[in-house]
Order: sequence, then C-alpha cells, then structure tokens
Amino acid sequence: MTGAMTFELPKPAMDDFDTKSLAAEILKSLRYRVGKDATVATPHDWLAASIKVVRDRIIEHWIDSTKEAYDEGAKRVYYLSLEFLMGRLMRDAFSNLGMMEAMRDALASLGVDLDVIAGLEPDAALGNGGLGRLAACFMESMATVDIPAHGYGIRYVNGMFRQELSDGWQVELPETWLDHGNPWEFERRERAFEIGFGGRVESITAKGGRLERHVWTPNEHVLAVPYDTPVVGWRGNRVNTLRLWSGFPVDPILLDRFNAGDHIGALAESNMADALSRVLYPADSHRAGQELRLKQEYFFSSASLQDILQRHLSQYGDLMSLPDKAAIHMNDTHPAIAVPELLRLLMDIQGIDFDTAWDLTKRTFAYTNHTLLPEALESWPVPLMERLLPRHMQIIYAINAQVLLEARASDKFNDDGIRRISLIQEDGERRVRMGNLAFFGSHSVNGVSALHTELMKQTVFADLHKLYPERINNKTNGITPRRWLFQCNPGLTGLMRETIGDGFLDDIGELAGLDAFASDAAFRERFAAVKRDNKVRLANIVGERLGIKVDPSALFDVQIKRIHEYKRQLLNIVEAVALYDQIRSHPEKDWLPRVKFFGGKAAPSYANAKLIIKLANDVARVVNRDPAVRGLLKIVFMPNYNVSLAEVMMPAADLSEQISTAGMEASGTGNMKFALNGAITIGTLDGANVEMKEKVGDDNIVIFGLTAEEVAERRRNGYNPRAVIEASPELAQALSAISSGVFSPDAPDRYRDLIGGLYDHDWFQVAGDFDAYAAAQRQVDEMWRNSPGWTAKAIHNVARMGWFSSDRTIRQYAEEIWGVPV
Ligand code: 26W
Repeated sequence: MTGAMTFELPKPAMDDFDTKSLAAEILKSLRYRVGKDATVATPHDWLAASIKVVRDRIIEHWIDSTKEAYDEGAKRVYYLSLEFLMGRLMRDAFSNLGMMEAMRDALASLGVDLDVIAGLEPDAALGNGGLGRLAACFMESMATVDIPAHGYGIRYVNGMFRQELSDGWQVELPETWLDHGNPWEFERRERAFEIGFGGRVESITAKGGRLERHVWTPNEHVLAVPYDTPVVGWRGNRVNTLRLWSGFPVDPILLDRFNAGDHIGALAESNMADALSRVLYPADSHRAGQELRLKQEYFFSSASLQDILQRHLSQYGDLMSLPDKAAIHMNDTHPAIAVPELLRLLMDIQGIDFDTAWDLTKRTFAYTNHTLLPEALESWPVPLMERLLPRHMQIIYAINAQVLLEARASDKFNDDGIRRISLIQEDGERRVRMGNLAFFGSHSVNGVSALHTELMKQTVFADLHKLYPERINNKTNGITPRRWLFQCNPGLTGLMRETIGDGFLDDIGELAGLDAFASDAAFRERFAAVKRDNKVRLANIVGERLGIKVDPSALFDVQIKRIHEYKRQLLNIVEAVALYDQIRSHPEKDWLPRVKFFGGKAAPSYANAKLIIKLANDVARVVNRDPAVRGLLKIVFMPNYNVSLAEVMMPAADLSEQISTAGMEASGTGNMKFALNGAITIGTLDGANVEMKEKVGDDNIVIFGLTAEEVAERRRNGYNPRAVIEASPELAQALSAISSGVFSPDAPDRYRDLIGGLYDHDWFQVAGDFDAYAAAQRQVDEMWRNSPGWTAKAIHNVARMGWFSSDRTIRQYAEEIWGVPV
C-alpha cells in the first residue's frame, strides 16, 4: 500500500543487508522457529518468521546494552506505568535498525508483501490513551538517547477493548492480542516474585520492650512472572527492556481447602492470579475504584520493586547507594503504593530504620501528574487498604505523622491547611489520597505542559507546593519522531531528506531548515502532493471500511482522541450541525468541501461520552445522505481508533482539532503528532497548545476561545449558558435541532437531556466558546482558499515542531530529575 512512498536509511545501522541472504534467513526462521515450509506458510507464519529475524539482531544489542550498563555501574531508570500503549512493533524495529527496505525486498523475493503481513501484527494496546502512549514514546526515546532503562507494567491478556459500532452505538468487545502468540516476548519464570494480600501484622518487641520489627503475614498469595520485550532505539543504538508482570497462582489448588470439601474456595488464589493480569481498566480520566484495580496497582508495584532491589543488591551488596544507582519514576499515581512498599521492604525485610528508609525513598522516587480532573484523582477507602494492605496502612500513618510534623513546624498552615495536606481525607468516608502520597514520597513532582504545571501549583497541589516549593517542575510532553514521522509518513520523510538532507533523522532540530522552503513554490507543490497521497490512502480505507465516499481534495478536519466532555467533541458536532444548516439555507454561497473525521473510544461506563458517539453517527447519517448538501460536508466516525489507525490518520489531516475547555487538557500529544505531519491546529489555549503556538508562530495556528483564567473566573462568578445560547441564533438553532430529534427521528428525545445540560450548567462551557469556535472555523475556510498560503503554514508547522520530540523531553527528565548523564 505504501510501497511507493518508502525510503531507505543512508547508512545501515548494523549490517549491510543483502537481499539474498536475508531471504535465506527468513526461510530458515520460518522452518526452524515457526516449523513451516514456504509452500504451506500462512501470512501469520511469515509475520512470525520475519519478527524473529529482526528480533535476533535486537537480542545481540540487548545483551550488549545490559552488560554495558552493569559493567559501568550506570544509574538505571525504572519507569513504573500501569499502561504502555506500544502499538505494533515490527515496523518500528525494521525502521530503527535501518532494514525496512531490505526486508521488503527480501520478502518480495519470496512472494510476500511486507505491508500485508505488517498489517496482521496486533496492536499491543496496553493503555487507554495519552498517558499510555506517552510511556511508549518515552521507552523508545530512552533507548535512542542511550539511557539504561526498564519499563515496568502489567501484561494484560485483554488490553484496551475493541470498539465496534452497532447502529451508531459503541459496543465493546474483548481484544485478544495474544491469540497468535507473541513473538516479541521472553517469559522469565526464574525471576518470579511472590506478592501477598490481606492477613495481619505482628509487632515483635525485643527484650526491654523496644519495638523491633513488624512482620506481615498475608493470607493470600500470587506469583508475579515477568515477560520481557526488547525496546530498540533509533539506529539500534541501545536496547532496553519492557518487563510486564503476569499473575500465576503459587499453588494452583489450595489442598487444605479442597480436602475440606471447599472445591470452589480451593481455586481462589488461582482465580485471583488470573484476574490480576486479565484486563486493563478502560476508564480514562476516571478512577476505577474497584478492589481489583488496587490489587493490580500493588501487584505490579511490589513485583517491580522486589526486582529492582534484587538487581541492586546483587550488584552493589547494600541499599544505601540505591538513590545513586536507581531512579524510579511513577507515571501518575497508579504506582503510588510503591512508596510505602519500598519503605516496607527497606524496614521490615532489610532492617533499616524509618528515617533512613524515608530518606532513601524520597531520593529514589519521582512522580508525574497527568490530570487535574478531580474525578480522576485516585484515593482509596481506609478500610479497604487496612484489609488488603494492613502493613502499608501503618506505614502511611507513619509518613503522615512525619509530614504533618514538618508542616506544623513550617508555621505556614492553619488547621484547614493541615487538613488539606494530610494523606488521609477526613471529610465523609476516610480515604488515602494517592496524589499526596506520591508527592511526599518523591524528590520531584512534574506536570506535562507549562500551563498544566502552573495550574498544579495553584490548585490541587497548592498547599503541598507551599510546604515544598522546590518540588514541582515542568516537563512538557513530547512524541517520538521515529514512529510519528519517519514510519507513519515515509512520503514526507523522503521529501525532506531530498530537500534538507539526512541530518534531521538524527537531530530533529534540523527540521528548522525546512522553514526557508515555505516560500518555494516547487517545494510547496511536492509537499502538497505528499499530503494528497496520504489523504487518498485514508479515503480508500474509509471507502473500504465504511462505504462512505470522501473527496481527497476536501479539507480533512480531524478530531481523534478519547471521547470526553472536557475534550468537547460536542462543540465540534454542534458546529457541524450549524454549518449543515447554513449550507442548506444558503445554497448560493461558495461553500468549501470539508470532511469532519471523528474517532475515539468512550469508557464503557461513561454514558454521556457514549451518547456523543451516537450523536456523531446520527448527524453523519443525516448530513451524508442529504442531497441538498451536495457532498460539501461529510461526517465520518472511524471505529476502533487505536495507535495503528492514528498512524494513518495523522499524516492525512489538514486540520487538527484541539478544542478542550481551557485548563482541562494537561498537555495533549495528538496535537503534536498532527502538526509534525503538516496539519494546522485549531485549538484553545490549553495544555501544550500554548507552547505550540509559541513555537510555530501566531500566523500558523488558529487559536480561539476562553483562556483557563476566564473559564475559572466564569465558574466562580456565575456563568449563564442560557443567556449565551439565546444571544447566538446559530447556536440556538443547532441545539434545538438536535434536542428536538431532527437527527434522531427514531427516538426524538434521545438528546434532550444532553442538550438540556448545556442550557442548565454547561460545565465545559461549550456554549461559552461556540461563537468564537465557529468564527475560527470560518477563518480556517478563508485560509484554505489560499492554497499556497495554507501549504506554507503547514510547512512552518513541520519545520518548527522539532522541540516536541520526546528525545528532548527525556533529556530534560534525565538531567533535571533522574540525575542520569545524557
Ligand atoms: C485512575 C483512573 C485514571 C486513568 C487514567 C486517571 C487518570 C488517567 C490518566 C491520567 C488520563 C490520561 O491519559 N491523561 C493524559 O495524559 C497525557 C500524557 O501526559 C496528556 O497529554 C493528556 O492531556 C492527559 O489527559
């Protein structure tokens, strides 16, 4: 499919690949690793055989990288994350090792199409959205900039669900990515650790009544077994490890229970072990709250820490040097239970006193916050924690005592302040605040964009920031240009190599050299031709999958991300309805053809998000079929948005929708992927959009709407959405069409409450921003009419996005948080 647009690396990273010997290697792999002959091999067999060929090369570097870090006594980074949204790995490996073209030719000589088998590789979808994909970009960048690092997470059997649409409604189906086996991973049974839950704690006192030790005797046990996947950096520089834990029963059958006639209870631990690594919680930005989720968090945190301590002890013999040799990073609060777990291991197992252990802990951990949404901030009921993790609850009280002592001594807080700082939320049900726990247990706490970090200081962490003013810092997110430019957009990459040379492949800052070509008409035409090819590719997929015909010369306007009210897909849909109304009532006007693409999953329990998906589909059905529209507006909801679909959609977009209510999107990373592929952003001053505007320049981005301060001010001083709606005839008309059932004749009331909510409270200020958004869209129309001007702006976007590489982000983490040389 992309055969014509691929490119070859100038200097092969490792070997000179010769087609014949590579083909022979693939055949050998097919025979001896897969056990098949070419005449009977299925496409899946060829896929497995090809992966094993590249894997063999990676393993050489993997062993070297691991040994080198050991020999040098290098400090290692441990990235703890409940989510790693890796996507497909084969192309990544081919491309980073410089063997993409060689593999394509070798496979072709065997009658196999690389693109066909690459399309069979399942996405490793072990994440929900931004946070999980960030972890995956970070893994690739850490390997690229040569940082010895391990990612730690859970090997979910069922990752993110597969989304199907049934009559426009989201239906969730289990994703079974391991069905054909996973040729990338290595099981390491010998490196399993035991994880306990429940039970009781005994205090052992020595002679003289001095408290000596706490002994926790759990009453449930499971084994955490690691599966390792190599992560290869650009040009194969370094290979790091993604270690994912899987639950196994310690004893498949509890014999004492079985013999007592309790045949179901005899399987309890086996069932729990199975449940622990079965499914990823599909709620993005909403805490799960279930006991199983807390168990998952402890399971992977404890296994990872035991692994880290074992590695450290075997190399250095004692734990006093832990902070000098290990930086443990918590990706959001999901691993925050690791803070009391490390203290427990240091005190109860290693016999270290609290003060020393607390000091080691704080110097070892760092924490990243990814959201300010109150409903996403994790907290666990004290009774649940006491039952599941009784020893950890004691340690949390000890930490709390220590911190509150410091707070009182600082003289900065009254009783209310002290209450807000406490690890225990006391109003209503007593709960442990995981954000505070992660904050106290870390020497560094960071946000993911400049604005988000500022808001962290002013809002959720205001009191903690007052107590520890040095701790909060910013690390603006980034994306890996290997996957999000070189691999997903070979046409653009090839064009740029011809234009500015190969330097940008290794130093993404060199993209800036492209700026000068924005005024070169010949270059603009070639740039536009690449975009057009990418749009044709997407249009073909839309035709094949959905039977909708879209015109590649129309403006492709794309909003792809999780469905959430704060991301305001509703604002986009309402604007589409208003536009539809305008096209119908003013057929004489010179309307521009536009295709509005939507894609994204809703959390299964998030009713409004699911209703918004249905609305997009209802509006699409009516608009796409209306002859009066004459194809000028098409609406497409792409089902099952995932990493692989993003790789096709990002390069095909003209306009990138980043329209969250200001102050609510921590950073966004899709915004960066679009711009790097030459889309122009329409967006609010939220998250990293603010910094993108600074980098690409005001003329090359379309910013509209309320600022974070204005949003907050309106929330404080009263905001009257009804008056706003009544003052905007276009908006009022669109809303009344939706709520009266124009798009849902089968159920005219379907959207009454959703739209009614906008009149009554409109928490996300959809109405407040509507007029500004509609005006910004008309400004986009005008920009689009000037086609060379548009292309020039798109070129400036690409040229100025180098700073948003996750290599830059990772270097900042390394220098300013981890203390690792780069
Ligand atoms: C406990 C339930 C839960 C699950 C996931 C709470 C919160 C989350 C994540 C923090 C949600 C998330 O993915 N946040 C996104 O993180 C990205 C990477 O930093 C940012 O770019 C996005 O703006 C932010 O929404």
